[in-house]
Amino acid sequence: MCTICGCGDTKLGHHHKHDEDSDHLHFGAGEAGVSVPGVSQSRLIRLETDILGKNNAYADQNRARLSGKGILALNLVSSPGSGKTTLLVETLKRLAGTVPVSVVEGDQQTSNDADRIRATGAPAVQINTGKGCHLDAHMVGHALDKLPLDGGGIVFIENVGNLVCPAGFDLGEAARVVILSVTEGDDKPLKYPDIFANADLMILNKSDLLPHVDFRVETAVDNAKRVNRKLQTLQVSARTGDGLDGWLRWLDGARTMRMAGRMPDLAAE
Ligand SMILES: Nc1nc2c(ncn2[C@@H]2O[C@H](COP(=O)(O)OP(=O)(O)OP(=O)(O)O)[C@@H](O)[C@H]2O)c(=O)[nH]1
Ligand SMILES: [Mg+2]
Repeated sequence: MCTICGCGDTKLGHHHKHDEDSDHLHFGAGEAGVSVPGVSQSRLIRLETDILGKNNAYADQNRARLSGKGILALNLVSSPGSGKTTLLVETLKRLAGTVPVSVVEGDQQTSNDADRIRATGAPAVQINTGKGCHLDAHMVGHALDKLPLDGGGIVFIENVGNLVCPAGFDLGEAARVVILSVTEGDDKPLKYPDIFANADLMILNKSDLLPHVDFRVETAVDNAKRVNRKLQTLQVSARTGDGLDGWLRWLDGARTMRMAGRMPDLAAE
């Protein structure tokens, strides 16, 4: 038995390195990519397969429902406070009267963000996840039941703010948008690679603050491309409106492709 975590696996480095001389402990080095004291790697893999398998079935239902109507669904992910809701509010103001939209808001607690969205006139459903750190496809399916889903429209799904948990959970979206604000540091794509590896577009937000921080846009983009060479990138300021035209053009292109049924679903990739 492992004397440190108590699990049945005795191999050195079975899920973390027991190297007394090292000052670098890697608890994600095992097959499961994660360590839970007392739980073997094979059991962790079984648990993850079960949970993600169920989630994926719900995601497929959501995707079929949305793509059947030519609706573009976007999963917006980022760390807390990088500007997802602010960007959405500014986007909705600009799309008002031209594109049918619905919004799903995910947060651990409060309906603050859904209230901010509804103030623009757009329909929104708030999902509170409690101790949960991400939305899942089952939750999103229930939210979709409560929203108008007009053909050719856009469903924006704002995930719970964090760069880790939402990465593994397909919600049935057509594309995933990761937002990184310039106050967070240009090394984040390397430190939290999964969320950038699974994204289609990276938006660098709060560009108005660039003169005040040591964030290098080129480095951030290089780092992001190292984990996902297909990642598209845009630079915006949701506050000043700088760069929002590019974002609106991206949305328009993605929506047109969705309506024509040409945008490949994440699940099919
Ligand atoms: N300077 C500046 N501030 C911004 C910008 N976008 C958002 N903010 C501010 O950043 C803070 C957080 O913005 P939110 O839109 O609530 O961020 P969020 O990602 O939705 O946050 P959570 O939902 O809690 O994860 C607010 O004070 C915004 O006014 C921007 O482009 N520039
Ligand atoms: Mg928000």
